[in-house]
Order: sequence, then C-alpha cells, then structure tokens
Amino acid sequence: MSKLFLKYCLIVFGWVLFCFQATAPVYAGSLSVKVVDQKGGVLENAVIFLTPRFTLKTPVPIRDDAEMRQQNILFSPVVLPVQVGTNVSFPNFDESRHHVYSFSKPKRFELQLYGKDESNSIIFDSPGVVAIGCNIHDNMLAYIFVTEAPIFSKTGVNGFAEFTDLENGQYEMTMWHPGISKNGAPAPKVIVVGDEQLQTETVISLKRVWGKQREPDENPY
Ligand SMILES: [Cu+2]
Repeated sequence: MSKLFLKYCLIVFGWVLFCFQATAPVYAGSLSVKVVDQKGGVLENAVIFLTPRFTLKTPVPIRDDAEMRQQNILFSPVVLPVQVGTNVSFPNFDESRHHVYSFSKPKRFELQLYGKDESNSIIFDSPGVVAIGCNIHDNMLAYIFVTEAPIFSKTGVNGFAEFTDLENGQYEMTMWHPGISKNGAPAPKVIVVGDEQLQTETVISLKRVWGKQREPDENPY
C-alpha cells in the first residue's frame, strides 16, 4: 500500500468522523433540582418546568402515552405534567366502575361510568391546573398540570427532579406543586446549561391545608 493512499484514507476517515459528529448532536447537560418545603422537608410531586430561551435544535415531541390510571380506587399518578395538546388516557384497572370528572377551567369534562379494562381519553389543549375527581369515590383526587414548557420533570419521594441530555443554553426554570401557597413559588430562575452536571435546591411554600388523595374507604378487593 502506498504512503499516499494511506494518507488519503486517513483524510477521508477524519472527514467522515467530523461530519458524523457535526450531524449527530450529543447533549451532555444535566440538571438535578432538589425541592423542599418551608420546613425543610423533601417535597414529592413538585413539577419543574424548563423553558429554553433559544430555539431547540431538537424539538421535544408531545407525548402520546400519557396515562391517568384508576387502580385500587386511587388515581395514579397523583400529579401528571403534560404539554399542551397531549392526549391523556384514563384506563380503569379496578372491578369497580369510576366516573371521572373535572370542574377546572382549563378542561371541564366528565367521563361517564365505565368499567374494568375500559379506557377513555381526553386532549388537554389549554394550559393550567386540572383537578380530577371521581363521582363514585370521594377519596380519589389527582392533578394534571398542562404546560406550554417543552421540558419538565417531577420530584420523586427523595425530593429530586432530574433532567438529562439538555441542549446547551439558557433556560427559565419555574415550578408548581398541588399544595403551593399563593406566593409560595420561588421566582423564575435562569439556568445556564453547559456540558456539566448542575445542581440546584429550591423551596416551595405549601398551604397549611390542601387537597390530597386519601386511601379508599372500601376495600377494592
Ligand atoms: Cu371512582
């Protein structure tokens, strides 16, 4: 093999590698948000929203698998964040029938009594909080938070919400929780994402009394 040919091969290989890297973006930014209440206790089910202050190279598609289950006479999840335009299904896994409704302004609806293994779905097309109940079971209560933010995550039992594979740039971070008091949300914060792991901690003040889902009065079995 001639030296010239080898050199040619190396140049071509290098060019292919360069093109591949240029066309296949790798987003390495990650963000971890810890949320606590005013007493310092970790807060589950807080939703963190990220609104990019730039145009995303890869737009986040609207989910088509969002689900609000009815199981063991409870809604699951208790808090479901979705993007505006998401079609949420309401499958029933109980023997008991449910009659799911909401009186909340962004989406008033009623799903008439339906039984096991039946499912209904609703498109949530306006932003805001939609509280959901069941006409048959008073204990059932859940919240669908409909947002225009393309990126969001929810805190787990440890109070942490995680974001990975974020594009580099500036984002505005806002948050919500079903028990949030009138002025309890922290001011929107600008987060600058680069190729590193960011961590932040924030406090949400809760109302003393707010609507929570309770365990059912009747045994579901
Ligand atoms: Cu029910």
